Amino acid sequence: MGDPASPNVFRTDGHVTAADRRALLGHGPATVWFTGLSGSGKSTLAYALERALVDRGVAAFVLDGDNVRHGLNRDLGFSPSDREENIRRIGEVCRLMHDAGLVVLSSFISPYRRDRQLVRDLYPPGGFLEVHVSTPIDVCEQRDVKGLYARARAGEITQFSGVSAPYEAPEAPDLAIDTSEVTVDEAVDVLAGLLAERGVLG
Ligand code: ADX
Repeated sequence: MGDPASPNVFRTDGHVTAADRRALLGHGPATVWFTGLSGSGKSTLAYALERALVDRGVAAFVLDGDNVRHGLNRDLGFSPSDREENIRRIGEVCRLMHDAGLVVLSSFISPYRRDRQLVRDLYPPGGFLEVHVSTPIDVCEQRDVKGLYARARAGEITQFSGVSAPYEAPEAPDLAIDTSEVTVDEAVDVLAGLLAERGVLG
């Protein structure tokens, strides 16, 4: 069937099933979607979890805002519509990686509930796990690893999430982690436990 947006483009199916990929890799696919303010610890957790999973033989891969914005999404800024397009593209990439059988760890502020829901809707039930990195803004601002909060407060950066642009926290995340209250190792254990509990890890 053609897609209404691309009437002359047709989908092609291959000869490898999701079960074949699960057997090949020894685990199921999933996307762990970290959302939270800049400096909340999303990427630190995603990369630590990636390390721990790969050490256990799991094909895990991090997609990170700062990196993707240097390549695939280098044409996008931080207006609401650019953030929407950023998350839409990332969602499609994550879904493709999901089809490849991977455990995808995505780390984007993704400030709008609607955009995160649209990504969730791309997945079969249980395939998308939303993790709110709920570190309070005053902690993120104190850390100010990249110096961006200071610049946002000084008006040198506009539309900065939590300062001059909204951040809509998830209402019912699969998990919330406040990195001012737990260590990275503790958080990684909890996250790996969630993946095991949901039947992703064998
Ligand atoms: S998102 O809102 O579209 O999901 P994304 O996670 O890709 O954002 O990028 C956020 C990163 O871009 C931040 O970690 C920060 O380093 C940088 N950045 C630059 N300008 C802004 C801004 N105005 N608001 C938020 N982050 C910004």
